[in-house]
Amino acid sequence: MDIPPRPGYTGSDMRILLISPTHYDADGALHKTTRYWTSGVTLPYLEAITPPGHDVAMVDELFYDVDLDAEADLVGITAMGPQIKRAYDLADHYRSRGIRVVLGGTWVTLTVEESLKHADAVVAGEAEDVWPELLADFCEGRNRGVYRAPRRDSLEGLAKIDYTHLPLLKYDAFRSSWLYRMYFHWPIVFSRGCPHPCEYCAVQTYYERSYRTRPVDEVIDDMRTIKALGGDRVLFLDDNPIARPDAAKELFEAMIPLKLKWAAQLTINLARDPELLDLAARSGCVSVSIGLESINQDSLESIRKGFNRADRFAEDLAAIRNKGIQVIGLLMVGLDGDTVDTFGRSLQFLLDNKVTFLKLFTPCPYPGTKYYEDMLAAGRIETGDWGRYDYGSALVRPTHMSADDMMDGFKHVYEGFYSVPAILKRLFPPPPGNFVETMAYLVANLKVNRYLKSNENAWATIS
Ligand code: B12
Ligand code: SF4
Repeated sequence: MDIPPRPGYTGSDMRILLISPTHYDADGALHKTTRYWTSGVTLPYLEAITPPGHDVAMVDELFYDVDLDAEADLVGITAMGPQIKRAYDLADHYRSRGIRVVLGGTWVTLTVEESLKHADAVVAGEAEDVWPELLADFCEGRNRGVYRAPRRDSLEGLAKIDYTHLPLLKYDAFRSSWLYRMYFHWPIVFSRGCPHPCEYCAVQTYYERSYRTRPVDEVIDDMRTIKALGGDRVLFLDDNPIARPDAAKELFEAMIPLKLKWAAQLTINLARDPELLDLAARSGCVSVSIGLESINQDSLESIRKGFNRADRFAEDLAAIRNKGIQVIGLLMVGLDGDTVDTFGRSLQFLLDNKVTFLKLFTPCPYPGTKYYEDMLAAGRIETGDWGRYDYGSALVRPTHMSADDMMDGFKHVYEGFYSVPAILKRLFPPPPGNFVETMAYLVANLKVNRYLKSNENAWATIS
């Protein structure tokens, strides 16, 4: 497909606008906030791999308004989950103004044909090897439409991002406020992918169950950059930084002298390797988000997450907590093994095991996943409105309850978990060490308690 260069265009420079859209709230308004505890790195990565000569601007719509009248030669948009609806709307808008649009990211990669209806080109997969080529093509008036990234075997030598350009970092606040410094977690990437087979997971589908880690010295180098900027709290943006325990041990060992505090999303397998768990704690791990998904083994099997052993959760969670590490539990409700009784049992389990913080999810059939194909074939998908593919909408018809039962149970678990007596029961007595973290989580829990009371649609949006 050929595209005309912009009128009067002579050189190889382009004005590139990179956008991370927000999602629409239930009332159709754009979801906005003024503070966030971390920042994405997708746009800074794209900036870092853009060949010199182009002019790059970035905007994250969660905080900032997107300039719909922006003068640009190319707009690049990323999207995750429900943001895709807004991404398509923005893409349609810029194209109607004659500006070329490129879409990329997980959703787009798994729905190339659909996404191409809203864009001049899509980047399917990791951009490193195709973004410069796409830009060169666009400068020359060429366009392949689909730029499918070749498989990258190694993450060695990934581009270094400019950490002062993180779209959601308020750098002035970071320098002036100790509270903000406690709150903001600098993003860091150690690995890409995940080798587990969970059928609902867009990550393992996107990366085809591959898993790669970056060289430890390159990650430590990024951490030193963060430290030089004054940061001492980092968040791994990985899906599972411990999937290869030997590599994770090497990293944690190397992190010990840096004296950072860190958080990550990872699997319960952390608890099953005492050396790994010990190194995690010694290297500054203060909290981990763990996809427990269900206390019901049948439900775990139904989504191929059988490596989670529900009968070992109590022991595993205690092992992590005993190291002073707070656990953020991620749980899906309404899976195929669940009945209405599961809600009450889940809540009790979370309280008994002193889970620090909770994020609930209703089953979400992300297009391109096996779960999506299965639910589609079974005629169980309730809506194709991507804007509702958030944390808590009835998207899949449950087997042993009605969709209303599922949503009632969802609210019941949240309400019970974040009630004041439940918060006190879960957080006290605190785990050994890291008392400051317990206090920070006490505040976070009380905030959710208030948020849930003040906003009847809050259930779907706790992040
Ligand atoms: C960090 C993260 C977050 C953070 C930060 C978000 C942010 N502002 O960036 C937080 C916690 C806020 C978050 C929230 C959510 N997330 Co999230 N998140 C991730 C995670 C773990 C890493 C993303 C990342 O930064 N990777 C590092 C960067 C460099 O890689 P990348 O984004 O993939 O970009 C590369 C390529 O994809 C490509 N690319 C990406 N975009 C574009 C755009 C263009 C134009 C081009 C050319 C290339 C390109 O180039 C990059 C370099 O190779 C991913 C999982 C994953 N591994 O992808 C999930 C993931 C993207 N999130 C997901 C979801 C669903 C959500 C939520 C809805 C909640 C939830 N259920 O988890 C919310 C949505 C937020 C909202 N407001 O709507 C899903 C998306 C599924 C899908 N099919 O879209 C993922 C894949 C997780 C999963 N297990 O399914 N998330
Ligand atoms: S463990 Fe997590 S990241 Fe890995 S495949 Fe399962 S859901 Fe996806």
